[in-house]
Amino acid sequence: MKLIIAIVQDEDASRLVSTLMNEGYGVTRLATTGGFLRAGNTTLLVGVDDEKCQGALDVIEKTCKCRKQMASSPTPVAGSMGVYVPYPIEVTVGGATVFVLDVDQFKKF
Ligand code: 2BA
Repeated sequence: MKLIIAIVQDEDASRLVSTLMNEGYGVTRLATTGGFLRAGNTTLLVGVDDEKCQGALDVIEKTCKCRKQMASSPTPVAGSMGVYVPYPIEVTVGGATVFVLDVDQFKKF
């Protein structure tokens, strides 16, 4: 068995959860926050039998889109007055950041 941990954008989360559920996968949805943008994103936990893992990954890949977002630079530059000001940078977020872990035990009590 595998545990898929998928960090996705909020905009894709509802459609992804619905599609996974419709295809018979069990899903837990967590509200999370990205460390870099400090903006909300969604983390899904999907426990799957080994032979269904690739199917779930295919759904995630198909559903989640890359988007560009503006962010403040984490390292501000010195302005003309010697004051440090953050400057805007464009980052490409997603489609999905996915970890696949081997599950040692799976129990429901
Ligand atoms: P955030 O940490 O908010 O990052 C959002 C996007 O900002 C990233 O998109 C990436 O394009 C950019 N970014 C992140 N760190 C950066 C840096 N030091 N310098 C420049 N740009 C940077 P994604 O790579 O698609 O990541 C989307 C979200 O997935 C991340 O949100 C974070 O919540 C999660 N994530 C990404 N890599 C991870 C990892 N290795 N471990 C745990 N979570 C991760």
